[in-house]
Amino acid sequence: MTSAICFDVLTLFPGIFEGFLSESVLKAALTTQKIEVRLHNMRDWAEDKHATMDDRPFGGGPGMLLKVDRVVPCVEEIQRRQKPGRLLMFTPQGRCFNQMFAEELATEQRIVMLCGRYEGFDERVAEILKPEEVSIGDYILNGGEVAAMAVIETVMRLVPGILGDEDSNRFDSFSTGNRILDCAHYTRPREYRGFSVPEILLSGNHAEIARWRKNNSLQQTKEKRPDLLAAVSENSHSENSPLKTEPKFSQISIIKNQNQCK
Ligand code: 6GU
Repeated sequence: MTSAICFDVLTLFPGIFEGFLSESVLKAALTTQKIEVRLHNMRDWAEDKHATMDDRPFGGGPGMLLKVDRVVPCVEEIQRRQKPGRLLMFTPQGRCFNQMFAEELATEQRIVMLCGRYEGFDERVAEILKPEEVSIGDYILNGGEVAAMAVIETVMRLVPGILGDEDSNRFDSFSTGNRILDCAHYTRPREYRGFSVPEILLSGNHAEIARWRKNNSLQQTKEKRPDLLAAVSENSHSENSPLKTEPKFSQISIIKNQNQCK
C-alpha cells in the first residue's frame, strides 16, 4: 500500500523529529504506512560533510544565514525524485498556519518542507524556489523544525482513514463542522471536590444535549476567543434573541484570510 500523504522534511537537525515520530498516533500512522515522513539532512548535500551550511550576512549585522548554494540544489533534487510536492518554507515572515490552511494541505499527496535555522535563509532561496512561506505564529523559534512538526501533526489528522472515526475531528475547535471553539467535555466521576457535571449531560435527552453543546461552544468562544466571532446579526444583542438560548451558527462567521496569528 502506498501512503495517502508523504512529507519530505529538509533540515539540519533530523534528530529533533525522532521522539515526535515514534509515539502514539504518528507512530501508528507511520507503521501502517498511512503516512510517510522522510527526513533529509541538508548537510548530506554538501560535497564535503563538514562544509559550512551558513554564512554571515552581506552588509553586516547579527546572525548567520543558510547559504543559497547549499539549500537550492538539495530542494531541487528532493523534488526531482518524484512528482514534485507542494513546497513550504518555514519562516516567521510566512503566511500564518491555521486549520483552514491545514485542510488545504490535506488534499495534497506530497508536501516538501524546508526548515530554516539561524537568522533564516539567503533571500535568493525564496526568489529561486518560490516556496510558500509559512509561519506558525508571531514569535521566534530557533528554526522551522517545530513548525514542520505542527504541520505534519495537524495535516495528518485530516487525511481520511487515519484517525479511525471519520467524524472524530469534524467538531474539534476551528474545524469544518465547527469554526469556533469546541464545547466543554466531562467524564466520570459525576462529582469531584464539589464540582458537578452539568445535569443536562446526564439526562439522555440527545436533542437537549446537542443544544447545550452548541450554546456552550458559543459561550466558550465569547469568553476565551472573542476574535473568532464576527458578523453576529444586529438582533442577537436583544434580550429575546435566539442567540441567547440557541446559537444560530449561520449568523456567525469566521474572519477569513487573516494573516496574523491570534
Ligand atoms: Cl516557521 N520559524 C521560526 N524560526 N520561528 C517561527 C516560525 C518559523 N513560526 C513562528 N515562529
